[in-house]
Amino acid sequence: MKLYDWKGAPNPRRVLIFLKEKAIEMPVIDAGTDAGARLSDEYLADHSQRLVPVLELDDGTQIGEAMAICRYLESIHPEPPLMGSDALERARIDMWERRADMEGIGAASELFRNSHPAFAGRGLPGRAERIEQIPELVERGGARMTWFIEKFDAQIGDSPFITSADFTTADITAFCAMNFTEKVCKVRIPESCVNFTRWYEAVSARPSVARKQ
Ligand SMILES: N[C@@H](CCC(=O)N[C@@H](CS)C(=O)NCC(=O)O)C(=O)O
Repeated sequence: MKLYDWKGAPNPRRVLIFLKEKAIEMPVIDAGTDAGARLSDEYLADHSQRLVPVLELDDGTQIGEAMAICRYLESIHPEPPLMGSDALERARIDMWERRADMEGIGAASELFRNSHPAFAGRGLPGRAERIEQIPELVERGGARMTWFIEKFDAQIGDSPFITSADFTTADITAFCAMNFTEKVCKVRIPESCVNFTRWYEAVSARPSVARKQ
């Protein structure tokens, strides 16, 4: 098995953190180019979805989508469980992970892709044709990010993590959304969101997330 990454990108990072939490080792291949913020021609020629992450099995089977990869790895490496241990836990974790993806990663993507000069003409990922940036979406992406933080602040409350006392894939996705927008788009957590801040600091201190952005 091997994993295709793109250094600094938030979606492959969700899988990298998952691998470290599980202590799963495998080759990680950077699908990006040395110069320029784009995936390499070699990678694109062999990966029709034009996205990372992709997990490639030894027989050549390719699994895309960060959470599909995590689901597969959770099945073959169940310990420690990061996606729940019973039906209700699994549903709650999937529910909050999905919200973190749609609302957190979605906001980060809207903000970043419509503002970063290196992504001019590439307003959406996964497409070969030119897609113009829409400047109006930058402000909306920033607002969506704040709504995401406020919603998760309320959900975290006094708990250590998003769904319970255990660290899960919901925490991984929410962390990757926040960390990417903080580092790359200079988004700050509102001062009023004290639960989110406490949670973010605790997750930042985990060995699995320690990596240069
Ligand atoms: N829903 C996908 C999103 C994948 C995605 O958007 N990946 C970005 C990197 S974070 C990408 O491959 N972008 C390619 C590009 O910008 O050309 C997942 O969960 O894996």
